[in-house]
Amino acid sequence: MKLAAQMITGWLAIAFLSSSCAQPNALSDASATKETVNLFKKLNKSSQEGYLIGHQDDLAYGVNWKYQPGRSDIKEVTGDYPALYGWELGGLEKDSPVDLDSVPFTLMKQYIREGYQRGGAITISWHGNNPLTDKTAWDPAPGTVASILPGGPKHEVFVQQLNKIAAFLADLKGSKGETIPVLYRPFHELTGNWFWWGANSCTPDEFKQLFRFTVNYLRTKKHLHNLIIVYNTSGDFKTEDEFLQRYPGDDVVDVVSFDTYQYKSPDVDKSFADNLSKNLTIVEEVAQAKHKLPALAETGFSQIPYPNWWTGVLATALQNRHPAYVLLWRNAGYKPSEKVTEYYAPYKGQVSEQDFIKFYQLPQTLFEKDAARLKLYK
Ligand code: BMA
Repeated sequence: MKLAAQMITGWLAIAFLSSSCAQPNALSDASATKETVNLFKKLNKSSQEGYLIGHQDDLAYGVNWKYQPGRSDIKEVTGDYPALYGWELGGLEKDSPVDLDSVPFTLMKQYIREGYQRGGAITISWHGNNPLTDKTAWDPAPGTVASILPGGPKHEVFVQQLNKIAAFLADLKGSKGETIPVLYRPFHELTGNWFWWGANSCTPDEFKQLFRFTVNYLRTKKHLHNLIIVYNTSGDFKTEDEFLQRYPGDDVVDVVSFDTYQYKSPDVDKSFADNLSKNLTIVEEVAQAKHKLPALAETGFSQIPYPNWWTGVLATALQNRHPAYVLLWRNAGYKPSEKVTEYYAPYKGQVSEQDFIKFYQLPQTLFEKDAARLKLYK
């Protein structure tokens, strides 16, 4: 009896030790910098309290203004900056001095430094040109991914593109010379069919190979250890299996996320809120099982024509959910080339301004003052 009891106790102790050695929520990069490890741990913790609110290109421009130091549409409405800044590298691969939304890369680096130094987090996407056809990221030419994998005829072209991305990411430095951590979101909306890395343009296996090659190249060849890697589908999955169909592996992913937008009035179409809640439940289950972080990597309702959208729809759909962050897409304003107006955060005087202030005051929405209080990098 005694021996059996001892054996059971011993076995339980081993089981406990080995499960704690699995290090829940450790980064996939064992050599990640101190600040990067800390950011990941803090996001893990802060996600129990609430979600960081982010905004794409927040410091660069807003509705009716561009490149004015200190400005931010979100700050002008709430008195506080967003907790997370989204930036975009499309254009860098062809040596353009500005990204595809006209933000000069030199200015972008300054904005990234500013946000980081105030305590905010940084996330980066890359709508890179199609390396096979040299057209834009929105050229879903079949065969592109196959052509850039190792051994493929366009592999070198892709590697040259990646070298430019790596140089940019390596050059983001804080005041002590430390590299600024980045939530890097390569090949985003991967289950959609509009980008060259999309679901209709490559097989799941080709996609996984591309993702793995990219992360491992940045890590081992370019020695980048400031990256938290974000796996990001579009919002079109119904099951965990669908969400994970192109998942490249736990060793190259830290955050599991999706993008979803409201298009129709919430009065006539509840599908945005319903799907957001359902899909976040799936993603949170995946995150928990894999010791990753869940996030809503892009969202919004362009022009926010519904005055109570923030508390009435978004915060309601996110109730009892724990994404680490929610990124609102960019306040482009009027786009003459497309003759459309696009913005996802309110500006002063916009119809949802008052509700956004209520949204700001909710305990679960974290803006930059919260991020500074949380000391994301310590
Ligand atoms: C899209 C739009 C485009 C933009 C692109 C990349 O959703 O906002 O105007 O060029 O993202 O940022």
